[in-house]
Amino acid sequence: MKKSSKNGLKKARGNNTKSVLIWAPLLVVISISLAVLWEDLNTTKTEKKLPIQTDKHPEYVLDFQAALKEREEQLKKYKHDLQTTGVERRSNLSLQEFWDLYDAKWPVIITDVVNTWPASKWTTEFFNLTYGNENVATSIVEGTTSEGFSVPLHGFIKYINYATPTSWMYVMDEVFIVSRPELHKQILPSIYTEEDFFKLFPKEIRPWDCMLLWGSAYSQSPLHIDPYNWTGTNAVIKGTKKWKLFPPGQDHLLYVIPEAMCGFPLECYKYNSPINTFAPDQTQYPLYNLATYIEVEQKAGEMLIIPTGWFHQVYNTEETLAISNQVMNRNNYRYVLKEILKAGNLLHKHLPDNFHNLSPKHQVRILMSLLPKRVLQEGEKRSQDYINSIKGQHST
Ligand SMILES: O=C(O)CCC(=O)C(=O)O
Repeated sequence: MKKSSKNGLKKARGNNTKSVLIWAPLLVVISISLAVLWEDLNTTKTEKKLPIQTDKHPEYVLDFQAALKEREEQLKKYKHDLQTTGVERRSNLSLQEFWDLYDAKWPVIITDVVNTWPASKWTTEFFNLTYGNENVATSIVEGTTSEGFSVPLHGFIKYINYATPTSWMYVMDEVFIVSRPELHKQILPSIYTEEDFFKLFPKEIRPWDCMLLWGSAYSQSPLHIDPYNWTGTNAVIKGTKKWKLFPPGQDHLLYVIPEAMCGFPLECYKYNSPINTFAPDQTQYPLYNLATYIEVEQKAGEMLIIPTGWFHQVYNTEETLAISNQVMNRNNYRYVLKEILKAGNLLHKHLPDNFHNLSPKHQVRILMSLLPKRVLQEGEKRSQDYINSIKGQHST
């Protein structure tokens, strides 16, 4: 699902004329109630970007079978019985065991990280009192249409209990937390995310960390892989998320939208599927029946780590406040670098001959140093535009 201009995903958009006709009367009622709620909201539409078309093949590179084999080997080292099918809940998990069994291999829920964060005490009342008049980037879904808006937080909070299965809102704001140091410092580092080569990216194109994801009941993301094929983390502070997680290698069953690009200054392919896995259309997507996935419910205080290359979709069964993050480390950096090269940000032939023998950090530094200047300039501009569009100001 996510995101915005710099490094995020976009809400799936769509217009289905038939269903619009069927839902029209209901939408009128919903629109009237929304109009009342929006009366005092100074809404500003955020910019929409069309994906850049390319004729390159959008498949990502990930040898999942090799990763599984390695996991099986590593399992022998550990005494306890581990599930090999569902998502395990783990506490006191050592970094080595995380790397051996889960990272870039299998999802895991960590149960003893989020509760140590001061942010775990955040409440709706706290945000309303402290930041109610400040704007947040929000997706508003009505029927089959989804649009991005910037709205004052108190407006979102006022609406949150009026959501229905076809009319819901989702705050997906990449800068709300990072631009407020007093909030940012309440999210503590963890051993699982400490090694992060994104920190070596120039700040103009570095993905923002700590995205605020605050959804009403019924809100959901599209089925997608994260940008640059990074490893994602999702920490729930309040509420419940239902996840569907798809092991790699099933693109042909998921009807991945071909040749879509993220449209970021540091470009990447966008791997999104049009299927809503929580209500799949079996007629339109018959092969989906053959796909295998893991389903898991994530509660407040839990952090899910989504391995590189896994398609995932979320459904918030109630009002849910969460923070997402991303990691590029020793176990996924090859995939991330490949995605950056594949999207044409720079040519392979410009890399030094010994590139693949260098340490991961060294490879990242070299690749970053070879990026054209315009990528950084565009990154800087895009970040500012995004921040301004949320504030309701537009750059000239
Ligand atoms: O919590 C969500 O809405 C899903 C987030 C997600 O899929 C992501 O950050 O990649």
